[in-house]
Amino acid sequence: MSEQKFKSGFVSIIGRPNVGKSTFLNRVIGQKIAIMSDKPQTTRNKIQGVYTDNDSQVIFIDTPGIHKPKHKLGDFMMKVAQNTLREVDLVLFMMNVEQGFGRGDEFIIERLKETNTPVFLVMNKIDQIHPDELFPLIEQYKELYDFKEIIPISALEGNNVDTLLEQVKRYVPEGPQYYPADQVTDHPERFIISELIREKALHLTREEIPHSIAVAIEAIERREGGNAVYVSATVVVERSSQKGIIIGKQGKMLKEIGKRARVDIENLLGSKVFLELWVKVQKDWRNRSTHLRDFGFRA
Ligand code: GDP
Ligand code: K
Ligand code: MG
Repeated sequence: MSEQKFKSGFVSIIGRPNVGKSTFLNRVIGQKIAIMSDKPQTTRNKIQGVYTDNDSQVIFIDTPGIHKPKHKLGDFMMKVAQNTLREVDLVLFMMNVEQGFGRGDEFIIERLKETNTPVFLVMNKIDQIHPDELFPLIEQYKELYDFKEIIPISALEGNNVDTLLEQVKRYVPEGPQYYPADQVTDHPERFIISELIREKALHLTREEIPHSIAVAIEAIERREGGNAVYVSATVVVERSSQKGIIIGKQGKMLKEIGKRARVDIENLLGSKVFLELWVKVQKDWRNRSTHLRDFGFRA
């Protein structure tokens, strides 16, 4: 009997905002680790999800959106994304079949051509179109790049995700099990908690808020004697008008953000949570590197 060697590797997920990268990652990992929303640039940092089975381990990296940078945070995100493409064993380039080809895809494909890493085309949201519409799209994308595989899926409903996973495992080299089998992410709880809070703020507010928001965790403490966890966090915005929006009439908005975030944090930690939220104005935080470091952005 020939011995099957353990395989392990790193896979980057890239694509335009909202194509479903985080949804896919969460489905594969089977747990909510990357926040999802219908607003672009929800994911700012690289989030790793670890998939482990009997003979393989795949570490997925949900890469922040590749796009032309407009400010320092944009620069940072681009750098993370480009370095990631070179370091991984495989790239999953995800597109949304509902939208079809766009200029954002063109920009990403130019970046892909600068690396030798194998690339799969993942055509997501097939639950939204008729199968007949898929074929011309496949033909169009084939012309653009020499994809190793082209795989249509629905990250939301789970269609064909197993097939994709099987193909991914074929491209991962022999290697060690980097993480314990029960570990699904290498991000500290602190970061995930701040992301969960930021997600609620994104969901509950409008256009002008999303890009101006950051969440800093001030404290996470297990209170003596009890099995409850106390979390204190500050929502940072750029203008006092935004502070007003986040707080809301008689504090209603902030209360709602806290209520929803607390439910998710309780699920994450598996214990009762007391969440205290503050709001602070910090002008122009996106252009100040020291602040970026404070919020957990690291190159
Ligand atoms: P990301 O910006 O690429 O990480 O995209 P998200 O994972 O945050 O998803 C953006 C939106 O698309 C969310 O509202 C998802 O629920 C939705 N979405 C993701 N995958 C699918 C899918 O397969 N089908 C449909 N119908 N919606 C999806
Ligand atoms: K998104
Ligand atoms: Mg995302």
